[in-house]
Amino acid sequence: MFETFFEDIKKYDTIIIHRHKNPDGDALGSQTGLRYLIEDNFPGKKVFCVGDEAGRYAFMEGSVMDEVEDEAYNGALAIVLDTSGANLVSDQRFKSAARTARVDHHLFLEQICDDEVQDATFESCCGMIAFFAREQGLKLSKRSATALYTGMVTDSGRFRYDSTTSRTFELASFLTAEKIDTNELYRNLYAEDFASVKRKALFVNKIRFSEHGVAYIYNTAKEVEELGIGTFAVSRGMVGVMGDIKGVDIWVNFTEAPEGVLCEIRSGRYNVCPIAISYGGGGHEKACGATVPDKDKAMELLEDLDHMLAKEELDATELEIENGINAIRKKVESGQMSREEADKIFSGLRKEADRLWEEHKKEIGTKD
Ligand SMILES: [Mn+2]
Repeated sequence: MFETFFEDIKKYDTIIIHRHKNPDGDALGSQTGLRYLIEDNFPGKKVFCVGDEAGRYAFMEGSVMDEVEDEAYNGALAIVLDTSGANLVSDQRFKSAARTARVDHHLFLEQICDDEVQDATFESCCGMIAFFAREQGLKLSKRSATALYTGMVTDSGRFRYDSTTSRTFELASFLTAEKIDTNELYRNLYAEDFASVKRKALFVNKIRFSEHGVAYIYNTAKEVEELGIGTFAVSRGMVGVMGDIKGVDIWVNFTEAPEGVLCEIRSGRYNVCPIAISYGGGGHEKACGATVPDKDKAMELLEDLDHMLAKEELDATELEIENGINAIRKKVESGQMSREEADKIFSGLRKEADRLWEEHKKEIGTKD
């Protein structure tokens, strides 16, 4: 997969590594991880990392970027990591390099480099670089392994997202053989400013539930303004406070914005995307969103999600009843129970099923 990429690395003496703007752990981890990998295996080469500031990930070794003159690109190889589109690359000078190469795990949108290594089955770009290192038999060091492991951990949601595969763990195992200080890493990843912890508590206190247990928060325009952190930080940034509540399978964060009410929808179990789509939105199966004109529409969307849970509840009860019936049948067949006794239980169950179904129809109304 990386043959051409590796040939390029061997061929060029100056290598400048780019990644996307507003870097996350994967962007910085793949960038610095690849840098160390090249430096550790090809001591003669000049390797630079460029781009905007590390922000939240400033704790990572090597996260302070290099100042690079325009001339450095003459005859150099520029590598772009973890970036799906050309306009998202931090520092557009990569285009002026003699040769360009990209390694990325997003869905392929457009060719932006001479050589493209694209594979959306990887949870992270760091995973791809780790794969590259293993495939080519490169020497790992503690610093390169730590950088790459950081990106694997963050882009896989701490190994929780569906994108996490056995290959993810194989490569994580390959990296952790370098005695990475994971304690220190996790402390850095989970550490939060006190102000942000307090802010989260505000949102936690606003959580409400629909009849069948959809957790939701509704943020008015006035509340958003008072918080002063911007609509995006409220809407996308705070939906997670409902993410790990026991028994909550669907949760939504509603935020009033100039363009309408932003609905950030999440689920740990169900495909909620069709509901987002029916309100003009979209996204992933378990993480999607829509923007609706007003609060009434937002509450309608909430009701649709609530009906989805009501239906799931009913299905679960139906299954229980079915299992019960099968168990009784077996008892009758083996002579453990008389037919009359079983009939009595059956008619009781039938009545209960009818009652549940009527109740459900009343709740859902004519909607489905
Ligand atoms: Mn990534």
